[in-house]
Amino acid sequence: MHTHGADSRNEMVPFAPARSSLAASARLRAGSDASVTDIGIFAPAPTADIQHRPASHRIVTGSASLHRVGIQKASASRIRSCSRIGNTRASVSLPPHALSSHPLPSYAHGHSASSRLYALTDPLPPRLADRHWTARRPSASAVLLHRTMGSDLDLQIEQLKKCQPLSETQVKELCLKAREILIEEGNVQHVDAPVTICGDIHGQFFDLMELFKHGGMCPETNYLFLGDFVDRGFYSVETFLLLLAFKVRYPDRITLIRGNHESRQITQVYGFYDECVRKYGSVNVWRYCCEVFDYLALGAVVDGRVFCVHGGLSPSISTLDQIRNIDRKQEVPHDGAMCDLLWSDPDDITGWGMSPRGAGYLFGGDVVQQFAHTNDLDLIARAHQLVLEGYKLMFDQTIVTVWSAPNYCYRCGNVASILKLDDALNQKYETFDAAAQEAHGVPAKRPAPEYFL
Ligand SMILES: [Mn+2]
Repeated sequence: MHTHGADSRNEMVPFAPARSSLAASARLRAGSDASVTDIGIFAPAPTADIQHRPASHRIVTGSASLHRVGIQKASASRIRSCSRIGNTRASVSLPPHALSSHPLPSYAHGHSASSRLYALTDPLPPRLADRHWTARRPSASAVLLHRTMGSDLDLQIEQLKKCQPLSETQVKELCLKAREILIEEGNVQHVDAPVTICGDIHGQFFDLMELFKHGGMCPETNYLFLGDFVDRGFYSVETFLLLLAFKVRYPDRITLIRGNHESRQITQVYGFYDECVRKYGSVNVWRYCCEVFDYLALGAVVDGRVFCVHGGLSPSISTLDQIRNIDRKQEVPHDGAMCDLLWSDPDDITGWGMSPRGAGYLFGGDVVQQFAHTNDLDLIARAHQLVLEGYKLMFDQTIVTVWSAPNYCYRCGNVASILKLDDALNQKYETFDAAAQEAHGVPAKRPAPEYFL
């Protein structure tokens, strides 16, 4: 069976949501072929300093009956509850932890031999108490700004390509201009082939440069990014701002759609917020970026045939027009169609299922087939789940997961991929490894806090 990292099974699990009682669920496949399910939970990253320390629970179930689910003693004290959901699943609730750190992804592996797709269950943090964010239209001054930015932008792009961040004032101007462009885009942006589709990047700036080495630089190559630009990696600021600068400079050459991490709530837990505060000394840059997130498209369609979305489908959505009617200019809601598009995952089930992520749904091949038929689509391209091989086609090649963060979190050891669609929408997948430089910027590891021991 696949395990991540060195023998990690016996380590304690420092899952540690700072301000939340996260419920990490694990799907237990208790069928005849499944006797053991590991739930891996990465260690938290107190600031940008990701501790390269894997940890996992092992949950053992002897048969289809979950009565025999056992949890290793070391972990048991940290499990708040383990409850049964249907015949083949159990939900394991993890208690909140006092330490202030980011929970890294937990991933549940089933035992079906075909399952190479890891459900990275970044749990949805609980609602931040009664806070609402409303999107505002760019002011008249922003429109004026557009005309005065000029060639500064080319200089900024050169600067960002070297992973040098912009000044706070430059970020503010760039974000205002970006909103002005994005507000004109539809929820489902039309994109012409040829185009290269990219999955999650997660702040791995030098790996993004590696991606451009393989795919060509913008604007020579047309790009469509499926979201999750920020969080996890050390360079969310530079990563997002470079992509945004490309968007402003070459709006027809690059399409950015929203991932579940492009959210105020998620970025406060998984790293981007802290990175902004650390690099700029205030929350302003984070705030400007979040205001841009609210304007990102929810999906795209390439030549009317390939639907692109970060997560997947929604039980409340059967047509692309229904997506077009969503009022997207807001923080990602906790449920409903907009949430589902950014959070859902395909799975080997029939119909719809509960998602272990706590947001969105699982959906089966029949759902994909129906959606493709209704909307006259050949393919759904989505991201959102780590695939060790970089990409994975499912359901008779009607849906593909594209993952573009090599050696995810600097420790997963996976390759990344991009999907090149040519004029005739022929698919060519190109895989690539992590950049050597990505490791250079990794801050020195802190000594392991006591709770790891
Ligand atoms: Mn995602």
